[in-house]
Amino acid sequence: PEYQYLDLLSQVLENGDERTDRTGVGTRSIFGAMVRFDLSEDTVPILTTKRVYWKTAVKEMLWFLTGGTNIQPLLRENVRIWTDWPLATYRRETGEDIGQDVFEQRILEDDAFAARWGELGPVYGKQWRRWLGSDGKEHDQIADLVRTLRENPASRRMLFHGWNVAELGGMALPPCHMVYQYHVTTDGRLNCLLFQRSADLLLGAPFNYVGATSLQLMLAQQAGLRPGELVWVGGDVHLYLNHLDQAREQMSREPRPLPRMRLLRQAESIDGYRIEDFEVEGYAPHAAIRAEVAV
Ligand code: THF
Repeated sequence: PEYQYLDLLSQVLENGDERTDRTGVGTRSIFGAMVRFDLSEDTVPILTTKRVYWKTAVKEMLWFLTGGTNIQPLLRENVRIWTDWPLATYRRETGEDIGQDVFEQRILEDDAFAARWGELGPVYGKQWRRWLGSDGKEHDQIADLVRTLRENPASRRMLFHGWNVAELGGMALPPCHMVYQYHVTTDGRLNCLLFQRSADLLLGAPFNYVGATSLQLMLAQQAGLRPGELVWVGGDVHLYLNHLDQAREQMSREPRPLPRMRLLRQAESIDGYRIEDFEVEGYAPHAAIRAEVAV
């Protein structure tokens, strides 16, 4: 399970093509990779070779599902992983060298400030729940997916997409985890294939595994299915050059058994889940590994 991730770390470290990227930090990168996780025994890919803050990743997924695109509700949940992008915009446009804590405090306390500076543009939540068609109608891709899972599980069209070409320009960042496709086996298991066009292998991917897993559990429950496999496919899979030592440290650690994740309650709809509904058992990871996120 986790060995596939560790193999990928070592492949990128050893065979990665060194290049300059958008952020200016530089990466080692490979193109095209796959990792498969079996969720059928309730074990989930919350990596054990470093502590992964799984609640943060689940909260982020719940925020996507609300259709939100402003960081204020994330900060209310003490999720700070999206602050860097609005903060960079604020500093650039005002010339004010404000600290992250002060910026976050203002977003929390001042709704007008949050509306002006906490917006990420039409990112994930908007596209998933309110994709604007050329006919002027909004399309709820998640609701459509749940309906198809229930009514026509043999369908090969069970997917949702974040890459709305016409709206890319307004996004703080275009979607990295981009297409989620689902598949139901004859014996009632829900599989997911996540295509991620760009993957920050050290910081982002472990979060994205957890987010995708939590969504798969919710969808399976809503459709009366059991979780199957999570197949993760990466396009540009990279390690930032300031993450190489951390990657080596992580690779030197012995993986421990993966934990289990369960839903404690069946929500009335896909919109009814809260962080308290998720329980993780048997998670005994190695220590956290600190790393700077490239903005
Ligand atoms: N940009 C980059 N360069 N990497 C990413 O992973 C990434 N994302 C989101 C958008 N742009 C990205 C943001 N997601 C962390 C985790 C996920 C993020 C951003 C940052 C992070 O710093 N994690 C730390 C600490 C977590 C915490 O303090 O709660 C960690 O150790 O995991 C990928 O979707």
